[in-house]
Order: sequence, then structure tokens, then C-alpha cells
Amino acid sequence: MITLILTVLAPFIGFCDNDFTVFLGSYKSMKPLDHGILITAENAKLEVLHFSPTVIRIRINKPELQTEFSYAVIQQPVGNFKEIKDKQDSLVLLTDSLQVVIIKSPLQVKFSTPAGTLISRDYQDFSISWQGTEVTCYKKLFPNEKFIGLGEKTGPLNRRGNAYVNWNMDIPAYSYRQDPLYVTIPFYIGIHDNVAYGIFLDNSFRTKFNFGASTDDEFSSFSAANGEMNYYFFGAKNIPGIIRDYTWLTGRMKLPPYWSLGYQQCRWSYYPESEVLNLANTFREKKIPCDVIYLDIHYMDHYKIFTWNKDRFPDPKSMISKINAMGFHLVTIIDPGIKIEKGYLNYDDGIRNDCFVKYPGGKLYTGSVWPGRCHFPDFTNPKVREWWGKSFTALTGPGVEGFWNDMNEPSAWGQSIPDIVIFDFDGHHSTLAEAHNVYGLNMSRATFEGTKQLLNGKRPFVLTRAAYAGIQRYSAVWTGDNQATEEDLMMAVRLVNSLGVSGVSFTGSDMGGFIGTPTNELFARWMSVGVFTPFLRNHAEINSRRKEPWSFGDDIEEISRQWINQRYRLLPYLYSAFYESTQTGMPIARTLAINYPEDKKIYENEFQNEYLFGGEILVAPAAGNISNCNVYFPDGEWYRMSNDQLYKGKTETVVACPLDDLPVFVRSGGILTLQSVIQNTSEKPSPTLEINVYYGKSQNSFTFYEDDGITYNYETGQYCRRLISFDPERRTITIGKAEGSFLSKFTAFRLVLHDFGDIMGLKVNGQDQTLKLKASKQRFFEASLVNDAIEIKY
Ligand code: MIG
Repeated sequence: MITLILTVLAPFIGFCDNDFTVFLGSYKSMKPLDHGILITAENAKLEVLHFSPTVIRIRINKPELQTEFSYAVIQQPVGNFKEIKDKQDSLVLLTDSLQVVIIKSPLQVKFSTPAGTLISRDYQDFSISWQGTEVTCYKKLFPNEKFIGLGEKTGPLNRRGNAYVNWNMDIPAYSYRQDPLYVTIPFYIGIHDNVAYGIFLDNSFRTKFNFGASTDDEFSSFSAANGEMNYYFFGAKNIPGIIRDYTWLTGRMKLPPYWSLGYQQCRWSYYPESEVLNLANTFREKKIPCDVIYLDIHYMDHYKIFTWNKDRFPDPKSMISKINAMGFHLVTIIDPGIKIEKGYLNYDDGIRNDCFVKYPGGKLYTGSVWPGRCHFPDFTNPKVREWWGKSFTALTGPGVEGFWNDMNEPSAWGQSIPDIVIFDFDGHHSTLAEAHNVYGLNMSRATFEGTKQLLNGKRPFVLTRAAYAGIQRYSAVWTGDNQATEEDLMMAVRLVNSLGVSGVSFTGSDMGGFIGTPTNELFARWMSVGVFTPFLRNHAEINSRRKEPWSFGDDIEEISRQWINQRYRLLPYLYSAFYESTQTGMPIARTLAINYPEDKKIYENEFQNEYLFGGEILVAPAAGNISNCNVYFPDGEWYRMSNDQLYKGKTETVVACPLDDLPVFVRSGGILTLQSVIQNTSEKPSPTLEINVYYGKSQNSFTFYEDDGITYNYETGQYCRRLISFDPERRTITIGKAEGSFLSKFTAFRLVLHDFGDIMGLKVNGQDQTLKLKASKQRFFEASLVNDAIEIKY
């Protein structure tokens, strides 16, 4: 029967005889374009576009290219190839950094360095082909090739031998090989033979990636269920360059509010008002620093978005101003589903303004979720995004400053919204099949743009569960409903690091595990690893035991306090790492694969979770139930932060890892800016900035960045930025001149020299200074931090 239908349809949909796969065919002709070329092949069109000398777009469709539209990409092609050579059996397109070779028969694409070293090429036996509407690109797999990235994906750091699907899903208590999860970022980096490259498949239909799984190590592939084969190739020299280019293409985060770097306390759900106030008081009484309290779904009236439950929260404004006065900010959850209920403002208004998605023929789509039967806003419609954004007055009015976007895969009970549901797709008209994976991105975008308007110049904090490539422009991402197991802690690290490689820097996992009960040891360890995670939030499921830092007895409370204190000490360093990410896309939590891609050790099971936190700190996340662990030190030398013990690079060593001393190291030559402990970020730290320099043999520098942490005034120059550098050959440490018009919080500095030997004095701008002894390997002095450059000669 099926064969019969296919035989009848074959001539119309292009199946070859006896074959269900359509190939690209051979080259026929070529036409130059403003920024590249358009090739006509036997069965399809192929466009090669120059976005930059290191970013090339390949676009293929059969029989013709369609109109194009992307929610991820914010750049246009720029410039053109330096040279296009039309040879007998190939076309060669040159940039300063790359050669793109189009082999004519059968048509295949190859990327090499200008010197001719092969970086990546289509698989020799088949390159691009279609099965029905699904299009696949096959690439040669190199014998030693490794793969990293693809965003929020479980499994090992090196994805070789694994296959993945992108279809945003709500999977509570996901296992360590679960796929797909909540987020789609079809971007990965391949590494082999001292070269690396990136590929971003910008197609929001269901996509699949195969990194040599079940293929006898012959090829890797990526596919899209529908739409064009539309990918970007990144050929920058190294992985930081590839990430820089990828985040140039898809955008970088703006600086989030400074308070969102603090410790955040969540639970499903804190209510009523008295419990929230009690929670706030407990943090302050116990002197455990905290900046943020969350309200989960119970704050609403029958889970109706943009409403308050009046019994539980009779006067949100006064409650929020009370906790604000204590230095807390409030974040509330929002879900996309709008309850079907006449008389409910956002329902009536949504119907009136035609905001909800429909079936063909005009019937509104209905799905059930927390509020009961719901309609779902079409966030791919700009009018709807604006409508949604304006609705936040119900929350911003009383003083909410953070917005937690949940259930936006979108998830309705059953999780199978029919593909036929229609979406506006910013005027391009599509269906759920294409809109599903960008639903969360567009909800977060509507939330960010709307609340940014409403907060009058203050930065909103936006958090989301579902996302697509480019989400970093609007929101932080947390990794959904994990469990309280040792394995989940390690998986959390890998998910965060993988999101970081894929352009999303502001990420974290529910500390302590959302579902289940952590052991005391696991909880304590999770608190310490959390300190070295960009987004630091403790969260717990409705039926789970309490997981506030004091819920596990006095010892664990004290350990938690110490670690959270450490987080607040690190803020001047951490905020600078956030700043760096806004400039270059470099993640804050950096898998070692970014800087040491060719070092085989770092991919081993035992070491794959190690990462750099910012540029200077190496973190070896240890499980909670062990007191010693094996650490691999990458190239260089590393000082243990807690005792200045020095470890040689390219070695593995067993180190002690008691719960109060996570193995954390600073690179030799490292520069670490710290402040005094504060109870929340609105409190002023001591005016003395602590600048720690760790001895090393090579030059290093660190950009120290501050601004008001609240507004976007930094965009017009109101920041304070200075380059701190260490030059062992010249025996100098320089604190560069302050740039920007923002006045630093710090009026003095304490320079702490680690392991600089016996020196007892040095010259500061030519004046003699005496050093004091701090610990066995540490000497320090204090001086005032003037705006001009300060040169320290030791
Ligand atoms: O169906 O709002 O991932 O963090 O606490 C569950 C209740 C809905 C899922 C989120 C979780 C949140 C919970 N939500």
C-alpha cells in the first residue's frame, strides 16, 4: 500500500527510481551574488555566503531556495570572498582565513585553511540528501575527531559516538542519558588534528545530530525534519574565536542585574506572605548572604498568569517593599498558558486582541496545564509579544524585578501539541512543527523586552527553561527538574559547561537537586560547586523536604554559609567574567576543552567535569561522598586556592576534598579580585579591593570591570574598567588607568602576592612600600586606588 502511494507520488516529490533518497546531484552553473555565490545543482540550489572571513553560510534547498527568516541570527552577510576560482572540477572561494572548495561532481563542500589543511568536508559517498522533507548533511568523521557543544545535552563532554534530537521537552527527573531536554541549540564544535571548527544548523524544525553513533566511525551528520539545509561554518583559529564568532552571529547577553549574581533561594512554593518574610528574616538572622527570593506557582490566583492570590498575598507591594528594604529582590514564575475563563483580564484581552494560537480554520487550540484548560499566546507574533510584555504591570507594579519563564517548551499535559497548530512566525506563517523549538525563545524575548520597558531603565532578570539558539540575548537558562543524586551534580556541571560552549553563559542547575532528598554531604558539596556556577539558585520540588541552607543541621549550615560567603567575596571577579562574556561570548564556566582541546586527558570520564570559572580559576567538582579525588591539571601550574599549594600541569594528583574545601585552583600568574563578605549586593563592601596575584613565569592580564549594576547606563560609558597586568620579566604588576565615567566602589586596594619568595619591599609608582606577611607564602600591602595607573615594581 505504502509502496503503491510512493510509486504514484514519486515523479512529483522527486524520488529516484528504486530509491527513497534524493541527492543534491552535480553542479550545473553558478551565479555571483553580492556576498557570495548561488549554485544550481541537478536537484537543488546552494548558496554560499560570506558573513565574515571566518563565518560562511551554506544554504541548500530543493528545488529552489525559500524566503529566509531566523530567530537566532542577528547579522547579515558582510563583504565578499577575496577570490572565486572556477576550476574544471571545483570552485574555490577564498577568504583571509579559509578556503571553501565546492567539488562539482557529485556536489560537495569542503573547508580548509588557506594553506590547504583540511578542516571539514562532506562525506565522500554522500553529502546532502533528502528523505521526504527531511534533509541531512553528512560530514567526514576524522579518526581522532571529538565533538563538544549542542547546548543543554546530557552525556559525556566528548559527544563522539552519540546521537541527539532537538525537540524541546519537559522531562521531570531526567536521567543522565535523557534526550531531548528543554533546550535546542543546534551548534557544535568539532576538534581534530590541531584544528577546530563550529557548525550551526539554523533550522527550528525537529533536528537530529549524529556524531558517529552506529556509523562505524565513517561520518557524522545533522538533519532537519523540514525546511532548508541552512548551516553556518565557523573557521576561526581556535575555540574562543569560534565562540566569539558564533555569539557575534546570534548575539551576546547584556549585563544582568548585579543582584542576580548573588545567592538565590527558591522553593515550590513559598507562601503565604508571612512565610516569605520569615524566610527573608532567617537569612539575615543567620547571616547567610542572599539576594533573591522566588515565588513559584502558588502566588497566583488559581494559577492565572499575571494575578495574585489575595488570601496568600493580600498586599504584594508592601511585602515586596519590606523585603527590598532588607536587600532582597523578588522573582515570580510565569507560564505561557492562559486560563480559559471569562472575566479574567488576560484571557478576555487575549481573545479580544487575537493573541492565541489556532488550528487551520480558526478554532483556538486548547491544552491543559496548571490552570486547567488554557489557550497559548503566539509569541512568534510581534503584536502578541508586545501584548505579553505590557501585561507585566501586574508584577512590576508591586515591585517584582525578576521573571521566571517556565513550561515554555511549550508543555501542556501530554506534551504533544499537534503539528498542525498555526503560528505567525513574524509574518512568515508556519505551524507548530517549526515554531515549537522557538516558542521558549520568543516567550523569553517578549518577557525581557516588555519588562525592560516597564522597569524604566532598570535591568530585569529573566530566567527560562526552554530556549533556542540566541537565547543569551534575553535570558538566563536553568537546567530544569534534576534530582538529588551525585550523578545529577556532575551532570549539572556538564550541562552548564555545554551551554557555555553554545553561547549561553548565564546558566545553572537547581542546587541540592529539585526532586528527592540529598544526603547532607551531597547538599554541602552542591552548595560549593554552585558557588562556581554562573547562576546560583537553590530550588526544591513541592513534596520534597526543606532545602534551605539551614535544613541539614548545624555543620552543613556552617559549610553552606562559608561557601555562600565565598561567592560574595568573588563577586568583583565574577562580574568581570560576566562583562567579558558580554564582549566576546566567552562563557563564565568553561569546559577545559575550550582552552586545551588537544589534551586527551580532559575528555576522560574522570576529568571531563573539570572547568575554568572565569579565566583564572580551575574547579574540580568532587562528589559529595568522597574525601579524596584525583585531579588532572592542564598545562601551566596551579595553586590551590585554600592553601597556595602548587601543582604542576599535565599531571594528575590525588588531593583532599573535604566538604569545606572543594578542589579549586588559581593559575600561576593568576589575578583574582576579591571583596569583603556582604549579606546582599546592595550592601557596600569594604572600600578596599583585594587584588591577589599568584606567581607565574608568563605574562597575564585581567580586565576588572564595575558599573552601577542596576541600569543600562554602562552602554553610554558609565562603567569603570581597568586592566590589571602582571609581567614577571619586567617584575611589574600594573593596575591600569580607570576608563569610563563610573566611580569605583573601591578607594583602596590590598595587593596580596602569592609565592613571590622573600621580597619584603617594592616600589609603587616609584615610592617604597614595605610588605607585610599574611600567610606562609603570602605578602601584602595596602594603598589607595587612584584613577591613574599604578605601577608596582617588585
Ligand atoms: O509542572 O512551577 O521546572 O522549577 O518549580 C511543574 C512548578 C512546573 C516546573 C519547573 C520547576 C517548578 C515547577 N514547574
